[in-house]
Amino acid sequence: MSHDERTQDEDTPFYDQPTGGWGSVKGMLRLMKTERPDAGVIETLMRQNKPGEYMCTSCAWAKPPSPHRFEFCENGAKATIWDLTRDRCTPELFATHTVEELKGWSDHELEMAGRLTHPLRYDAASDRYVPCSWEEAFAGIGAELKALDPKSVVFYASGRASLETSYLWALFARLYGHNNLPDSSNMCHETTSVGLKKVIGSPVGTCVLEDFDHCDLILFFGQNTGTNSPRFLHPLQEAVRRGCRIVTFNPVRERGLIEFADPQNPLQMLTNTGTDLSEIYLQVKPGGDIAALAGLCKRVLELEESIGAVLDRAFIDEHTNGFEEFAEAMRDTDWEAIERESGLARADLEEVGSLCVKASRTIGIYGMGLTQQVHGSQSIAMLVNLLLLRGNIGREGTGISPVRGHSNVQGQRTVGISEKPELVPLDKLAEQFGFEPPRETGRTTVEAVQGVLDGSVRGFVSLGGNFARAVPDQGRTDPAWKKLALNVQIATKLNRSHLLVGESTWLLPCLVRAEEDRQASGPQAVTMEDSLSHIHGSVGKREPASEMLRSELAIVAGIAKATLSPNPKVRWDEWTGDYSLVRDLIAETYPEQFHDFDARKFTPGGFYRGNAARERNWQTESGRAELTVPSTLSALGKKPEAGGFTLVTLRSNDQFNTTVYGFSDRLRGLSGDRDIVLMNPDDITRAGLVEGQRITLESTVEDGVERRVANLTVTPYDLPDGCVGAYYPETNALVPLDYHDIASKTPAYKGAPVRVLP
Ligand SMILES: Nc1nc2c(c(=O)[nH]1)N[C@H]1C(S)=C(S)[C@@H](COP(=O)(O)OP(=O)(O)OC[C@H]3O[C@@H](n4cnc5c(=O)[nH]c(N)nc54)[C@H](O)[C@@H]3O)O[C@H]1N2
Ligand SMILES: Nc1nc2c(c(=O)[nH]1)N[C@H]1C(S)=C(S)[C@@H](COP(=O)(O)OP(=O)(O)OC[C@H]3O[C@@H](n4cnc5c(=O)[nH]c(N)nc54)[C@H](O)[C@@H]3O)O[C@H]1N2
Ligand SMILES: [Mo]
Repeated sequence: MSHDERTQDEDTPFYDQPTGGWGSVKGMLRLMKTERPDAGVIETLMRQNKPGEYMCTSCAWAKPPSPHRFEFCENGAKATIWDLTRDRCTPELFATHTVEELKGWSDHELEMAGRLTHPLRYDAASDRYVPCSWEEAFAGIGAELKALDPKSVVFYASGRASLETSYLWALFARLYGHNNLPDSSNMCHETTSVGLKKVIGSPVGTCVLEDFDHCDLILFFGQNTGTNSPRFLHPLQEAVRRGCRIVTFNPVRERGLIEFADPQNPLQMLTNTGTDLSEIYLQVKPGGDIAALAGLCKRVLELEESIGAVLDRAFIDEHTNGFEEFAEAMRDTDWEAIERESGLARADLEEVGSLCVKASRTIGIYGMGLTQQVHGSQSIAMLVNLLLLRGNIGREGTGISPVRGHSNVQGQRTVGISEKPELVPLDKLAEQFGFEPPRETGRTTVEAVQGVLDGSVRGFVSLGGNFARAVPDQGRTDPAWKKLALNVQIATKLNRSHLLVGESTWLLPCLVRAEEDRQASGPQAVTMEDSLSHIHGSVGKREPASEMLRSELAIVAGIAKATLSPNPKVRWDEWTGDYSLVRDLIAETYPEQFHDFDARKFTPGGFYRGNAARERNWQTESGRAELTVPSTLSALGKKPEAGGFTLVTLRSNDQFNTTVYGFSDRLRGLSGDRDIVLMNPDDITRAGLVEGQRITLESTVEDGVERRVANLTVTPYDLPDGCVGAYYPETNALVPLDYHDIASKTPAYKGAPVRVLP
């Protein structure tokens, strides 16, 4: 594809317009042109995220009970258009291209081939995927799984599949005999599941949508709302209009956190003006959040000493543990260290610390900027510390709110997809289905990759996603996949992971959520959980992309039935015929949260499954919320060497994870090329480089593996000194597999030490 075609109608040098606005409309229209979805896509978009209708597959942001007329955003529309494309990736494509040839295609080109239409079996002799029947696929996969040791098999899930499919997926793994259930969460918010659980007893956030109507301060850490959860801009805009203040900590100046024009507001659209969002924007160094938060806590504690009545003493006494040690540690941390490690000025941190004291209701928001660091769990714990000082958890208008990624990634963990058996009610499952579930801890994503590398993983079954492309040390495992006895990929579109074929390899095409899912009892609804723990039903109405497609649930059930010996309590066919029976099973396993599940599935705004920490019931070891002393002020695992840099890997406004919709990064004013490296102009000069020069980045982690990405164009951008930015997944080869959050093994994709080779 030529550079000109890539930029197309997107003319975006130095974008200084508000987020949303006309640019977002243009972005959608461009994709409409290339994907040419059928006219039904408009109907689908109009139903998007409305009660009882269709829930978008893009992000996990909440769906309000009284939606806007268009309750979708630029990126949600792109996801729907991408799913409902007219293009088809048929057996003919595979008849004319070997797998080796397809490896030469870009990620964008592979997905642009369109929706997969037929179940496919890999034929090693011709190096081609060939069509097969579903019966052949299920029987073939079942035979392989039966022959393998269950402990050597991994079931990976990307966070889109419904609660119904996810529940059966986890049940299948346990009936088969393992807890190797990593999901995309292991690369994403696992730091939250582990880190937040430890300090407040909840693996998920404590806020609900109404809290955004009552807060008067929002602290934003490392979450890029304009690109990754744009519908969240509406409540933020409304909060600002009411007088709520927003302070952002992010190394990159992200347009989406600075100003927003509501595409549904005619005045803002006509005048091309927006609402200012962040009042203060602090460009913290990558990994500098622990220090920045220490500065805020220190300021709050200093004000307590000077003016008094700053801390919520009653709350601290009744609900927390460790206050004295924490306060002393903050007093002992000097400002010089805080400034050095955060890259921020004391005066700025003091100002924000004072805002924290003025505010009576504060919410802390965070995303990948905190979770994807070696000491990410400690950054989260520090944000909790700050909130606890003034009783900002468990009160209306306050709380901690991790913004989750995939549209059901939080829900997948809720209904049992977890490699950590202690998080799953195994005794309950044993009783419900009459079997002895495996009790050993399963593999995380990082451990799954290690297993592929060292040969201890023999079988890999993937419920969506693009595992090989999303993981760290990308490419390093490629040769190892050939040795797998079994590789099964359940997918909607072709991607690179599908080309890493093992001995027995199957590519199984499934319905997307917008398509009608018709089973024995009629059309089915599915459900998912949003970032704020509300559960929503979704109904697809579009004609499936091919007659041969099956639902994810039917595919999981088909494989399970062909693998397991019969059990009268396990009724794959009946469950496939009527998903409400699966909802009943979920309600039986988790009665407190999911009682009357089927009847409540279309509750406007979703039904809330509750959160103990929100009620100030702390399910921690001590039974209280924990104030913890960080062991370090930098969340980085390894500081850059002299003259070196910390690499943060970024998402553009024109991708969904490894799915590259196009080559525009409108909100950053960039377009046409993804092989770029963002550097600040002073760093460019200091390194003796010039804009437009092609350079190589090399990892400075020395463990015997050479990690380099070449041919990146030097591009000036507003970043702190010593920090470079580049796109994910193109630069994943620079992130070492063993470089991850210590507590949760979430890869440190936002803090990789690198050097520049001209
Ligand atoms: N359109 C679209 N929507 C998406 C996705 C997508 O790819 N495209 N992906 C989905 C998924 S799975 C997820 S998990 C979410 C991801 O959504 P986010 O959590 O927003 O993740 P990122 O865009 O990777 O990075 C967030 C921000 O962290 C900042 N950052 C980097 N390092 C640091 C640091 O050390 N400290 C601080 N304070 N900030 C830092 C970066 O500059 C960036 O602005 O979005 C979901 N929604
Ligand atoms: N360097 C770097 N690496 C990262 C990150 C980062 O910020 N930086 N972020 C990490 C994060 S937060 C995440 S969540 C992971 C993402 O990792 P994954 O979830 O594994 O990857 P995706 O790109 O979301 O998966 C895209 C593929 O999913 C399939 N698909 C799409 N829709 C469906 C569906 O409805 N059903 C099925 N069965 N398949 C479907 C399509 O075939 C598509 O090609 O990447 C991680 N990797
Ligand atoms: Mo994610």
